[in-house]
Amino acid sequence: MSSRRTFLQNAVVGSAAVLSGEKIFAGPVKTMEAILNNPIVISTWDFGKAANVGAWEILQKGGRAVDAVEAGVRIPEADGANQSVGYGGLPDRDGRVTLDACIMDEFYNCGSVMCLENIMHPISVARLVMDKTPHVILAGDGAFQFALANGFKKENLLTPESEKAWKEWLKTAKYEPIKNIENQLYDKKKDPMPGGIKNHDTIGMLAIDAAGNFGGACTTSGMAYKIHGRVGDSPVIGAGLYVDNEVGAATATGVGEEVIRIVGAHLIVELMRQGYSPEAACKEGVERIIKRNPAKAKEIQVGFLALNKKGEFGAYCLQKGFTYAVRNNKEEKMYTPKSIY
Ligand code: SD4
Repeated sequence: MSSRRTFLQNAVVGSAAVLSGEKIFAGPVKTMEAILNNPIVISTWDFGKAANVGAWEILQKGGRAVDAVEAGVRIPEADGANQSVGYGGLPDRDGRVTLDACIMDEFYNCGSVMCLENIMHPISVARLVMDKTPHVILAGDGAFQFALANGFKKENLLTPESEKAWKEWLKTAKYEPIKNIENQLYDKKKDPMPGGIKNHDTIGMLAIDAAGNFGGACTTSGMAYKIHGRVGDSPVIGAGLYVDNEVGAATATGVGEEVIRIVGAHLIVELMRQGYSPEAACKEGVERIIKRNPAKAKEIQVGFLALNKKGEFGAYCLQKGFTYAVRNNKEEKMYTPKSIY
């Protein structure tokens, strides 16, 4: 029998999980035949399309979803032209680029880094936290030292463009996140809708591999000009990202404080467990945000994206402008989800 067939057969019958410390490492788990050999990757915003290409390379070869999402989100992390993730991200109000990221696999294993500076690929540091430590989260200097000890290089992530934008911002120094480009700065007077600027922000990526298993990743430079030390929803397991291999996965983008308050991604996965479609679960998530503070919800963006065990996907957002990218055996496509406003 070919190794691929053996692999798929193992996926159907399941294979024994090995308990190492408190983390579980194992081969593919038992899954539904319907989704076998039907990999899919979905991710937030326009730049999700390029990121999906990296993930798809792994998924189409039968690779694991968690490896695919790590590889996928490394693409925007390394893109200096993108001012909302990784290298080139806009700094905090003190001019420091601080990054948040997390990753989760099909066994509830998860890793996260918060407020990490000078490391280009926070997602890969989060992956190492997951794989090589007894912990889930490392923050600040501890995360940085851990990265250095594991072979990551110290790099300056503040590009001349982002430094210029920060210096411009310092002239008024008002913290006013802008819908759909919360991590960026643009001239509201010249461009009242962010037409000239691509709508990218945090990247959240969800995938199912050929064996039917999930992986998810989320990485961002967070809100531009935040107070130094501020951490958003993106590296908070359950808020910016959650993966439950029995049910599905969800991720969030937008104003992280609002997403943390409702533990957004976990809420959406639990709603899918109760039978909500991915889109209906995401809609319920944004409605919770409105319920808490309707006036505030009108002024901000939050978008949720979800994928269920059958490979069905959906999203919902507060404001127009959110997009997401899908790649599977049938299509490579951008979607514009429904919005409340
Ligand atoms: C944060 N959720 O740091 C991120 C930022 C974001 O669209 O996604 N902006 O709160």
